[in-house]
Amino acid sequence: MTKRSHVTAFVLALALAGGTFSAAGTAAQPTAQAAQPPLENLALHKPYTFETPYPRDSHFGPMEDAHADEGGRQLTDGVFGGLAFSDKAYVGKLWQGYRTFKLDLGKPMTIQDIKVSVLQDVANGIYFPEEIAYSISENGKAWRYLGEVKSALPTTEKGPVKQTIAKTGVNTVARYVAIDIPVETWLFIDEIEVMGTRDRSGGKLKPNKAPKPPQGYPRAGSRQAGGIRNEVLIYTGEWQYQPSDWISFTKEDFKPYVSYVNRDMKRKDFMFDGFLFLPYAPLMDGANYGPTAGKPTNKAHFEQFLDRLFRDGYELGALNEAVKEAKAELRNKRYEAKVVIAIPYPRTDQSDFGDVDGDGISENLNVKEVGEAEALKNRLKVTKWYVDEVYKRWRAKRYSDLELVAFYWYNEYIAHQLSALDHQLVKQTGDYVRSRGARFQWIPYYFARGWNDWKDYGFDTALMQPNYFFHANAGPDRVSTIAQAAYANGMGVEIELSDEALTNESMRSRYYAYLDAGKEHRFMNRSLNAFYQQVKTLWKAARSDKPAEREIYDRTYQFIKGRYNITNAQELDAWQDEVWQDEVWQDEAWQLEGQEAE
Ligand SMILES: [Ca+2]
Ligand SMILES: [Ca+2]
Repeated sequence: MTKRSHVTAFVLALALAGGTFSAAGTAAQPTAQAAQPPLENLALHKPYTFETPYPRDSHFGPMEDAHADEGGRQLTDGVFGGLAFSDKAYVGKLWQGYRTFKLDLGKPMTIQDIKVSVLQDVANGIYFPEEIAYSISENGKAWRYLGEVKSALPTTEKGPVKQTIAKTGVNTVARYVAIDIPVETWLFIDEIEVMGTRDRSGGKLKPNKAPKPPQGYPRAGSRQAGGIRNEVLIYTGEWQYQPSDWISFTKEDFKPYVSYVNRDMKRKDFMFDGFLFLPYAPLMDGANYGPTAGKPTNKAHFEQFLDRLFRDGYELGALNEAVKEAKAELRNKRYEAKVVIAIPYPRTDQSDFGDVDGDGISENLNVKEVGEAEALKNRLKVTKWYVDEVYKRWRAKRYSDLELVAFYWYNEYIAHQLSALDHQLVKQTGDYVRSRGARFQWIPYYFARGWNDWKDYGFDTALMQPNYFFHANAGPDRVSTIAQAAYANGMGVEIELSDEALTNESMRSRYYAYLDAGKEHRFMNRSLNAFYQQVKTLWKAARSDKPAEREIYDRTYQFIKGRYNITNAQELDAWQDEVWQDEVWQDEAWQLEGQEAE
């Protein structure tokens, strides 16, 4: 981190002076350069591919066409863009995980430096990639992985500003170049250069890149998952309409979540075994628990959330009673209700959070006012105080039938545009949570910033939101894409629905597409699962006398029990052909999960 700060300060000075420059710390040594023949751009006018690892997304794909690669040659045409993102020299890529750039030089040559020129313009949602991964090959089959190079410019730099992120000093003979670039919101790129010489003076390529095995889902019921198999998101918060206590749960509200109930609301079985409590983001006073909307939250707002959670007749108190009743009525005494509590986001624009460490000085979390290091220190004070406060209140309540197993990071992306050290806060908060005996969970939205670094950032489990339910133009292959990305990166898949599923048939089908994918991609039985609902959608479905509405609840129950049956078979057949035809891959996946279980 210290190293990163140094580089950052140096490069920032250059950035403010204006113009383009090479990333500090990666530039070639002038002395070495002098001894070599002049380098030329070997990639100039060479054909390439620049594609997503998944099928094109029908929601984001057409949107990125506004900044398409005209003729498919713009990245090797030698033409660079200026600082305006509207400059036609830029190729824009939008979401969909990452892109792999593959180039064939035609024959083996000596590669020295591989340079990627990118733009950042935060106001327009255009970000530098956090890092770029470089590989080369002589025959296109055996690859040498050259490592990742991080963006040298601070992620908080508003821009518009350009930089070249380069892997330098390669000095190896190769014919093929592959570059993986994460795309978080917009990636704007105008040129990729491979500097070198048309000879074989460089070193011989030594392959070292083994295919990365899929990491598998976070195993259902595992210690890492806090023992949870299926958790439901439970929001609590202020509601300006009637009934004003709408966003809160009584014992009766919890009944169809703790237990599976029949149409007469009689308990038949247990249902969810995990309950994730989160604050409803907007507050009546204009503050917001999220990172940027509304006014920044303070200590009183954090306490307000806990005050709601620890009430007797609602939330935790109500859940404890609901579980107690269900256990008394149903025979299975082995059922345990496991609780996960959200940590609201300590905002980087809060100058006066309130005193949490008893020294009489209010904590200043404002990055712009106190700087990155001080803000990190103060924000960490806040998350530690909050975790302590949860335990203090939890112990005082002595819940007979609840177990506190995990904390949840409320912000759904790593906010490097707000603080370059946001991941450090997450990591150190996770360490603290574990030191107190709990696990640390996260549910980033669709390919949100930091999604594939969740493990490095100190989470025990992470699930990705497909957001298929909310992106009107997305096709059902969206859930399949997210399931594949999740599986490859050790994550689970969030299942999403809102009240629209009750009354709108096409939205209902969207919900069922998640359940279908869960069966097809096997996260139904194997993975820790989390269900997002619009406050009490499943409660409404359980109580409904309309068969189509009630069916939502019944199918959800089937899914939780691992007995959900696919309904729209044709659609799934199509996926199956595309995605799951590699039987060998599936066998390996089974073995991998067998190992995890040990
Ligand atoms: Ca170009
Ligand atoms: Ca203080």
